[in-house]
Amino acid sequence: MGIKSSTLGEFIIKNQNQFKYSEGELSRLLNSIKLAAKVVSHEVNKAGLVDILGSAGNINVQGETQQKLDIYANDVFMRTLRNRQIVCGVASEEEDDFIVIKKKHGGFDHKYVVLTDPLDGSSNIDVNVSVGTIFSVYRRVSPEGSLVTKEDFLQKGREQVAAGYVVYGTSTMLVYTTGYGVNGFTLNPALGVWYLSHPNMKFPKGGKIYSINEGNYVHFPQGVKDYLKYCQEEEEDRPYTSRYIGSLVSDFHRNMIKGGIYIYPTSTKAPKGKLRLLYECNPMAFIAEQAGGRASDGYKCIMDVEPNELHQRVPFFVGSVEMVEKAEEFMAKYPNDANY
Ligand code: AHM
Ligand code: MG
Repeated sequence: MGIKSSTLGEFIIKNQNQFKYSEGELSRLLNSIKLAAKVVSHEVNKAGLVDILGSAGNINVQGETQQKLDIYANDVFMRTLRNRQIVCGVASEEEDDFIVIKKKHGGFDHKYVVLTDPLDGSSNIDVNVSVGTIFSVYRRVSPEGSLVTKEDFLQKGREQVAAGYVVYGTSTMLVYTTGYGVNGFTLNPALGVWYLSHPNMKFPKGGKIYSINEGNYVHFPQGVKDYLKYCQEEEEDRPYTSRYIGSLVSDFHRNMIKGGIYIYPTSTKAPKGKLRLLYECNPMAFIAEQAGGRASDGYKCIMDVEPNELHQRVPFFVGSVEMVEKAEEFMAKYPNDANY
């Protein structure tokens, strides 16, 4: 990845005319996300050095209020989107309700809303393990010029115009789609520039990695238990390998490169699953499908699930198409579990 590779800025400009309604607004939105991601990346990378860890509300030695990194990341994304005046509303895992962004000097005529999980897997921060940011972009459905409404956010995943994630790993990468394939950019922290390092990313059709919190095994639905038994059986290409970081973004990213399936099912402890439909599952599902993979709730495509609340949870099966379809075969034997 040298200077010859395209930068994210160049890539966004080059591909701007792919969008039917483009007036450069989506490009500006992506540019602001790339800026916020850079700021968060810088902060995440020095997490072990500064007094930023610890509970929100604590005072550090400099007398500054300590912030947990998830709150910090939320502030950075919210501030960037608000200050740059490019969206009409934002919803975040960190906020109870969606936030209306009013255009300065009157008027509310922006087209897009953003939903985000600004720092996913944040319990991994304290132990220096990768975390991520997830984002999802929709065109509003309410008339331009009015205030955004809940309906602008409660759209099916199929309606997404862009989605992406940032993985703060051994290096920081931004991976996104606007419905024309998936491209990954790696941050050169010395220059603050994102380079196209992973053009046209694709899930291998099959894989050998399964990622699930097996500690919850006894609480899983029978279809998931049966599928796990299948993964562990001695056959020509099995048993598979179990890999679970506990950061959706990182587990997904590895599985997209190597081939694998990530599952967060319903359980007797979490009857609707744990992950959130709107700002965790749908964006990852859009990326998965654009990369030739599959994302479902065990029975139907995640992006066809009708949203009814902002923080709605769903079971999530995502990864290499053949692996997800195989897991769905096992789930189909227990149709009652589709009603979570
Ligand atoms: P969070 O949004 O509170 O960070 O939770 C989401 C995370 C995912 O990144 C990860 O895959 C999962 O929760 C891990 O959950 P568990 O510890 O139950 O296995
Ligand atoms: Mg999360």
